[in-house]
Amino acid sequence: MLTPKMLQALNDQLQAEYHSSYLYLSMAARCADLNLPGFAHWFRVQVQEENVHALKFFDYILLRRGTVELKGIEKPTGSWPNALAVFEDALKHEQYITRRIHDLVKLAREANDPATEALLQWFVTEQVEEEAMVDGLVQQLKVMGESPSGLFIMDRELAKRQLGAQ
Ligand code: OFO
Repeated sequence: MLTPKMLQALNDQLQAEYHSSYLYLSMAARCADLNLPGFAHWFRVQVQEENVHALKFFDYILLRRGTVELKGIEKPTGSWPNALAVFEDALKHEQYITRRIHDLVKLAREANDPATEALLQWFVTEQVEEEAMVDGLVQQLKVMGESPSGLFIMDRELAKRQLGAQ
């Protein structure tokens, strides 16, 4: 049985994962506006990943006989001048999600809830990968500067992304 505090925190994280999904959908739209269809595709795949994350929390809450509470999702407000700004914000967002996951691990330990801690370990590893992946793209964009040919090549690469692969 989940403690009420743990249940609330897991429901909050379910909401945070859907917020990530919504944020990345807005980033996909912005990349499409910037005429970067490969970048837009990359974010659309990221949207699917976030939906998978959200459903992991959804399923786990139900498995532990907790009550799922679906909360409202905040409107994404970013307005990004270019691809670098989009990815810099995506990186900041992933760092924020990592902090949230680490706080959840702490809570699970305090609640003496090893099952929830085991679920969260998957997310701890996932966050290392998510941050590294987005950071890699930020660094690539910084090295390229405003080079249109560099952006074109990168756009073609990002168009190849598939769910479950970088
Ligand atoms: Fe769910 O990892 Fe990104 O936000």
